[in-house]
Amino acid sequence: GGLPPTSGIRVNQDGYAPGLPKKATLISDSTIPLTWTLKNAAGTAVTTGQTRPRGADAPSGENVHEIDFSAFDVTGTGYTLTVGTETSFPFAISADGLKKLRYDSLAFFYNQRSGIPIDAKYVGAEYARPAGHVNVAPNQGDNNVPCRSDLNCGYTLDVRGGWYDAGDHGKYVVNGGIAAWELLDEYERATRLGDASALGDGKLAIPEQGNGVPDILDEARWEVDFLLSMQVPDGKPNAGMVHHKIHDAQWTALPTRPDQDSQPRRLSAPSTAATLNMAAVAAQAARLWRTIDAAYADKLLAAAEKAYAAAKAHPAMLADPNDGTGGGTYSDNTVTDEFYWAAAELFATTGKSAYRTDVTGSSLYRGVSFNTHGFDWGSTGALGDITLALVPTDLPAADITAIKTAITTTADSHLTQMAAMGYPAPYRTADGTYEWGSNGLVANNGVVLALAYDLTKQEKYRDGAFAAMDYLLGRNPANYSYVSGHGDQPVKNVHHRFWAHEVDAALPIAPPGALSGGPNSGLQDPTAARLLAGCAPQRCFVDDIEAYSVNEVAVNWNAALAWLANWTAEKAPS
Ligand code: 9MR
Repeated sequence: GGLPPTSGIRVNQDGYAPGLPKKATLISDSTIPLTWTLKNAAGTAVTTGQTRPRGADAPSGENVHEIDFSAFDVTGTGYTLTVGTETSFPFAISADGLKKLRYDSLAFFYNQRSGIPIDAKYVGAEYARPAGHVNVAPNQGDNNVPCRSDLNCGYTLDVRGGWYDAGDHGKYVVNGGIAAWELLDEYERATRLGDASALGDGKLAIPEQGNGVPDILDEARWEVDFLLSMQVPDGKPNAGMVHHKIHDAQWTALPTRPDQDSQPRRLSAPSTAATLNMAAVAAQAARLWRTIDAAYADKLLAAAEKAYAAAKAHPAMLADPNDGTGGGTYSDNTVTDEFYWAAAELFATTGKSAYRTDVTGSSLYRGVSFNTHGFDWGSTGALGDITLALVPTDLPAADITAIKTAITTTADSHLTQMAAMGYPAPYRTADGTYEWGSNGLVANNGVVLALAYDLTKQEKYRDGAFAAMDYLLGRNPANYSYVSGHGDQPVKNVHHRFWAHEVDAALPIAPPGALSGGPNSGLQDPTAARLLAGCAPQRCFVDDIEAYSVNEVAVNWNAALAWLANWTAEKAPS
């Protein structure tokens, strides 16, 4: 560090993989090329070249040039780029940052666990904390959680465990589900390609290490078990449906350590979306555990099939868009995609004709869901397609080809858009705005680029996936690495009730590997609205703990980061 954060040269602060394209962005009004110089850690110029003027760039609102130093491939640390009086942050030419990020991004999930002490042995003293929400005062515990009083459901559920969603202490099925799915998909992909050793037992610092089960599965199971616990018991109204979420009755203040939260905890009503989300993830999990723990696989599949049947019987139980006190709403009034995703996972796992009929009869069949906006907790059709494209089934080959073509066509659209951007990021909304969690969408669209490479081995897709990582790690107009602990100017003050150093010096900053939600031109919190008025979309960011609409962390975003970090670590030449 030590260099001016206002530098007009933006780089991947963590490092560029040797042997792959290396590009940076210069802010400059110059209409003619300028000379750039790459210096090594000793300050000696090692190569030089000319910038490429790009003119006005809409997402950043800046006039920019591209610096392309791809030809330089000497591994090392402490490189800087200089143009005139501007100097970039120092960066590495090395895959080491990615190889570390592959695990840091997964460590996030252990840190977010509810219902278990976070042990210094695994995370270090500053991140250790007592178990949250296990009925030790002042917690009211997740042991016997009633429904919201207006629901009169007549039972309580033991919903201990799972991951806290984000900086708050809510646990939301649709978001926890997509996050668990993405970790499981990261593992399933590696297994399919014949080498899941990088994700195996002993790779993560978690209590289950050494139990003979791949650690990424152990971590995902912590959430999957929670998802199952949210299912309405037999004999109760709406049996088989899944409660949408469980969270505090009122929002708690910053900071609040999980074990110190004294709010009553409440179940919101079951929803069709949550029910199908659990069905999809449990069905996916059932095929992954089949050879590891058959009894668990049976339990998962039974829960998934029961949930799917319940959802078909209650196809329009929509989550209340006004149920936003004490927790997020995660409301979603389109469940066609959740139906498709759940049917796809159940079909891929069981091969049953009823699920096949629901898959092939869906309006989303054959890759309709892919677009340059990307998939997220409310748009899950693409998850079903990823499974159908890659898990062997008896679907017609032409239909599988259509899904794969949707993936590569979408990847091509990303590349076309990125080629026109000063700070290339695979993400685009119809009106050019950036939304809450844009970094999560960038990471997920990076996954689509990575899948296009897996399918075709065309280098342009690989380079696009790495460019997405460049953006997240500092080649962006905010000049931040959006991943804590990676890069010279990483986010430090993410919105979090325990990693709340900014408001209580005794508490830690985020541990390495947490992805900030990133630019959101909607400015949906008072701090962002006050500090960022008039910002260009990619600049609507501030590293302030109060600015939850631009700087929160969340399990879904980190799962996307983890998938992409694992992939780039695998593909980076050492
Ligand atoms: O990621 C969610 C985003 O898509 C929504 O626009 C936003 C507002 O409803 O909520 C985001 O999710 C937050 C959730 O509601 C509560 N926990 C923190 C989540 C991340 O900010």
